[in-house]
Amino acid sequence: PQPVYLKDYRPPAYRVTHTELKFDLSATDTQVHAALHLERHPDSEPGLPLTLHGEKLSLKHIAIDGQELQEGEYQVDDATLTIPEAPDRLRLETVVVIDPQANTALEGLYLSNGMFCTQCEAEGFRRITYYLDRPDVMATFSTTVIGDREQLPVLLSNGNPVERGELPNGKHFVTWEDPHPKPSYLFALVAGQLEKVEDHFTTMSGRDVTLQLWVESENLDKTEHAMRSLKASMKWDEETYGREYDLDLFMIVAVNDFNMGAMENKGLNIFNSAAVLTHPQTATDGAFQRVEGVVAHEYFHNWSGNRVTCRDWFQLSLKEGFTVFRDQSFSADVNSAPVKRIQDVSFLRTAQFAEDAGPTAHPVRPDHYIEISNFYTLTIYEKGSEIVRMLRNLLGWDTFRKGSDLYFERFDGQAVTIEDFVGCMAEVSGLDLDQFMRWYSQAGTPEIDAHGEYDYANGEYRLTLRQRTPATPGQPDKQPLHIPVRVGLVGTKSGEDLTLTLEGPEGKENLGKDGVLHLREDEQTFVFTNVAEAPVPSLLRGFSAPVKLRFPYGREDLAFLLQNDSDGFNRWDAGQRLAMLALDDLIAAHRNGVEKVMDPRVTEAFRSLLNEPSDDKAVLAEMLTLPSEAYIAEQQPMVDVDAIHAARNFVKQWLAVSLRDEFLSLYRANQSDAPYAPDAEQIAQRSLKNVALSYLMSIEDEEGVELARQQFEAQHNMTDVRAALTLLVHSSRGDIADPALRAFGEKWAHDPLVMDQWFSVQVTRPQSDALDRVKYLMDHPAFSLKNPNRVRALIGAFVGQNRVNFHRLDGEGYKLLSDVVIELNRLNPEIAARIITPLTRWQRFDEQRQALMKAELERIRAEDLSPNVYEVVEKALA
Ligand code: HT7
Ligand code: ZN
Repeated sequence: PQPVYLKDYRPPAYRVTHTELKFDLSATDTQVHAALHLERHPDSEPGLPLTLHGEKLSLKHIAIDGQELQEGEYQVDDATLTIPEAPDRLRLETVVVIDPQANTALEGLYLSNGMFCTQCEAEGFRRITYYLDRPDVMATFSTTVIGDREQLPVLLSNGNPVERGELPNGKHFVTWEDPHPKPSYLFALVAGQLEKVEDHFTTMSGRDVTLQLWVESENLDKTEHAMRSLKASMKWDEETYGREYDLDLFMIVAVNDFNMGAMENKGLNIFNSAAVLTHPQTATDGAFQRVEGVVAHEYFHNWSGNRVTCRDWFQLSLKEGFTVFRDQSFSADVNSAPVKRIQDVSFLRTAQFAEDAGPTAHPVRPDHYIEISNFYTLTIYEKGSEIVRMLRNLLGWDTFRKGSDLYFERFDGQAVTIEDFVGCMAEVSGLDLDQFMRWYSQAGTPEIDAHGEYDYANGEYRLTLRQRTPATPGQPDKQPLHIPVRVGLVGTKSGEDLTLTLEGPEGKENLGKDGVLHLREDEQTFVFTNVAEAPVPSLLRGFSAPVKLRFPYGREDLAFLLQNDSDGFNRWDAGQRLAMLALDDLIAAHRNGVEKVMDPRVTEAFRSLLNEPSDDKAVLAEMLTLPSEAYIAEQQPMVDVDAIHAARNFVKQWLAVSLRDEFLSLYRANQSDAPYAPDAEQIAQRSLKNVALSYLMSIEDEEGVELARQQFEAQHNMTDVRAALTLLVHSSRGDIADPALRAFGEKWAHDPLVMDQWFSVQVTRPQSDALDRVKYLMDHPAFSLKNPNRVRALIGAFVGQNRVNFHRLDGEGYKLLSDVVIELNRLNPEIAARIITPLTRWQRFDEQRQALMKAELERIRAEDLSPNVYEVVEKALA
C-alpha cells in the first residue's frame, strides 16, 4: 500500500451538487441505485478524468444522462471507477450490489443483530456506492430505503422523512431528504426492528426539535440518561457557543457491533450500545459519565464537524480536537470540574504520551498516512483538544468565543483547514500564532526542565525553563514551541499565593496571584521581583500545556504543595509526584532485591487527607488513588512490569495497614441506601467508598472481605456490584469470588453490556492463572471475535490492564495477542490495528521481552496483511 501525502492535496475534478440514493435491502444482495448530479469543480486542473472511489462493489449498470455506458467508456479496478471523457455537467447513474452480511469489517453497510446499519467515516461510503468519497465534496442527499415490512419495520436515514408507502412483495419504503450539503462520511442508514423513545427540545429561537432514541425493545428502559444528556448538550451548546440545532428531527440509534464509540452522521447519530445505554443495575458511574460525554461529543459535531467540516483527512483534528475540547468543557460544567480535568490529564499523560513516545507517533496534523482509520488516535483527539484548550487560555474565554463565532460564520457549509480555524483566533485576538502552529506539525511530547532560585537579599525569584521535544520517527529535529506555562509562587511561611511581578523587556508586569508565562525560546529565564518570602513554585497549573515538566522538588516541597496549593489540579499532582518518588525507591529496591521501605511522608500525607475532612469528596477520591501501573511505567526509562506491580502493591498494602481504621471509617461514612442517581454528589460518595474498600481488600482482612461480600450481595447498583466483584475476583478469596462470579454471569447472561464486564473482571485478575482464563473464555459461547465490544472486553482488557500477565516471560501473552491480531486482520482490520498497540511498544522493555515481542510482530508481518495492520507493523519494526 502507498502513502497519501498532505502536500499532494488537490481539489476534486468534479463536485456533486445533489445525490439520489435508492437502497433495496437484502442481507446478501443489497441493490444500491445512485444518481449523482455532477459538475466540473471550478478550481480543478483542466482535463482531469472523472474518478470515483468504490470498493467491494459489484457494478450492474452505469449511465450518463440516461445513456448506458459501453465497455471502453469507463474503467473499473478494485478501488476506482474512471470515466475519462465525462462531460462538464452530468447525471451519473450506477447500480451496484453489495453483501452486508459478509461485511465483518463494519465499514460501509453491514448487519448487526439482524439490523442494517452504516459506518462511513472515514472512507466507508465507497463500500456502498461509487462516489467522490472525500470530505471536501459536499452534496444534498435524497435517500429512499426499501425493505421487508415485517423484518425491517423501521427505515431511517439523514434529514427528514418526506414520503413513505407500501410496495409489492411485502416491502415498504421511506424517502428521506437532507437539505444540508454534507460529505459522504456523514451519510447514514439504519433499518431493523427498533423501538423509539421520543422527547422534544425547544431551541433558543423557539423551534421545536423532535428527539428520538431508537433501540431494540429490551433496551427501552436504558435510554433515560442519554436523552437527558442530549437535551443538556443542546442547551449547553446554545448557551456556551451560541450554536442552535438546524433540523426538525435528531435521532440516535444504538447498535451492538460498532468499531468505535459513536458517529455523528447528520441528524442520525449511530452509537455503539455501550456509549448510549445505561441503567443503574447494568451500568457503572463511569459508564453513565461516558454516555453523557459521548452523546455531547456527537451532538457538538453538528457544528464542529458537520456544518463546518474538514477539507481532507489530514485536518481530522480540526473537528475532533475542537469537539473533544467542547465535550470536556461540557462534562466539567455539569459534573466536578477539577475531577474532570484530573481524569482527562491522567488519561493524556498515560496513553497519549505513550503514543507520542512510540513508533506510531505522529503530529496532530499528520503529513502522510497509509490507512486513515489508523489515525483516529489519542494524539488527534486528546492532544488536539489540549491545543484548543491552550488557545482558549491564551485568548481568554470571551475572545476565544469571538474566534469560534467567526469560524462558524465564515466557514459555514465549507470544508476547511486547521489554518482557517487558528486564523480566526489570530484575527479576533491580534495574537501572532505562527509559532503556535508548530503544535500541529511537530510530533512528540515536549519536555520542560525547570529550576528556580530565590534571592533573599533582593527578594527576587528567578525561574529558568528549558524546552526540548524529543526526536520522533521522521522528525529528528524539533523547533521550540510556544508553550503557555501557568505559574504561581506559594509562600513557604504564609502558605498563600504571592503576587507575581514579572520583570519584562518593557518594565514590570503585574500578573496577579497566578499568571501565564510564554515560553517561546529553547531556554528562558523569568525574573519575579518583590517576592517577600521564599516560595515553592506551582508550575503548569491546571496542566496549562501538554508537556512533561520536571522540577527538582524535594519531598517536603511536594507535601507542602499538597497542603497549600490554591490550584486544585496541582494539589492533586503534588500528591502524585510525591507517591511517584516513593514508588521509584521501591521499584529500585525490588529490582535490587533489598528490603522495601516506605517513605513516611507519603503515609503522613495520606493520613492528613483522611483525617481532615474535605468538602470535595470527588477530588479526595482522586487524591487517594495511587498512580496506575501504566502511568508509573510511563515514568520509567525501562519498564519493569513486575517491579512496578510489586512496588505499587507494597504502597497500597502499607497504607491499608497503617490507616486501616481511617479507611474503614471512610467506607462507612460514605455508605448510602439512597436510590441511585448518577449525580456528582452520589458519584463522589461511591468513588470514595470504593477507593476505601480497595485499600481494605488489598490486605484481605476479614472485615474488608466481608464488606466486599455484603456490597456484592446487596446488589444496590452496578457501580458497587462491579467494584466489589472486581476486588473479590482479584483477591485470593476464590471461596467467595467464584460463586459471586457464577451468580453474576447467570443473572446477566442476556445482557451483552453486562457480560462484557463479566469478561473484563476475570481477565484483569493479577494472579498467574489469568492467561488460562483468557483462553478458556475465548471458547465461551458468548465470545465472538466479530463483536468489537467483546474483543475489547476480553482481549483489550487483558493486554491493556493486566500488565504482569500480558508481559509474562514465557511470551505466551504476546503469542495470544498476535494470534488474535492475525485472525482479526481478516475479519476486522480496523480493530486488529488498534488491539495490536501494546506489542508495538517493545522498545520500552528488557531485552528478553523485546525479542519475544518482535518475534510476534515478525510472525504477523509474514501474513497477508490489510493496509491497517501493515502500516502499524511496519512502523513498529522500522
Ligand atoms: N467521528 C467519529 C469517528 C468514527 C470512526 C472512525 C473510523 C472508523 C470507525 C468510526 N466510527 C466513528 C467518531 C467521533 O469522533 O465522534
Ligand atoms: Zn468526534
